[in-house]
Amino acid sequence: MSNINVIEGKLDAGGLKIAIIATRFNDFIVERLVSGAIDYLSRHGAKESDLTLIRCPGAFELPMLCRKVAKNIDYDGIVALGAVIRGATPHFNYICAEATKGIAQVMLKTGTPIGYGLLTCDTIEQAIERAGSKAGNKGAEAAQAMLETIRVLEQLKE
Ligand code: INI
Repeated sequence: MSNINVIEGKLDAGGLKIAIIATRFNDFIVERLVSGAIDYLSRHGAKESDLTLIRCPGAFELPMLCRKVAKNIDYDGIVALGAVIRGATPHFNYICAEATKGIAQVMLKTGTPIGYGLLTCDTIEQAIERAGSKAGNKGAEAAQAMLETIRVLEQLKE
């Protein structure tokens, strides 16, 4: 193990321009994810002036806005944040599936790393737990995953 080559990303956000795209739907949860992402990036060297917050109506619109930002060479990465909470109808399943698939497609097609911070919860309690309480802050985790991916990609030649 000790002689193998290892490529891994440093968690250093210095000099990176990052867009945080956050839904207005369930904003009482999503604002906690936004705070978690900004806090994480700031504590890892990002300048506030290099962070841009873009408001998005709901999870269904996340892929479209991610796509637009990913095609803009000014941004090194995106943190996509939202919360879908199950209701009485199958609506939840359609929104979660399309948002998740869409974000993955944008990331693969454009090559821009996107941190996936979309909560898909059965209850409001589950969402609260993941937005800065019992189960951590998924906004911060999404920012970390995006940052690591950016830094690994930098080391992998085309
Ligand atoms: N959007 C969310 O981000 N979370 C939800 O829980 C949600 N629910 O439950 O309906 C939701 N719906 C709105 C959707 O994302 C679109 O914005 C809307 O359908 C307009 O296109």
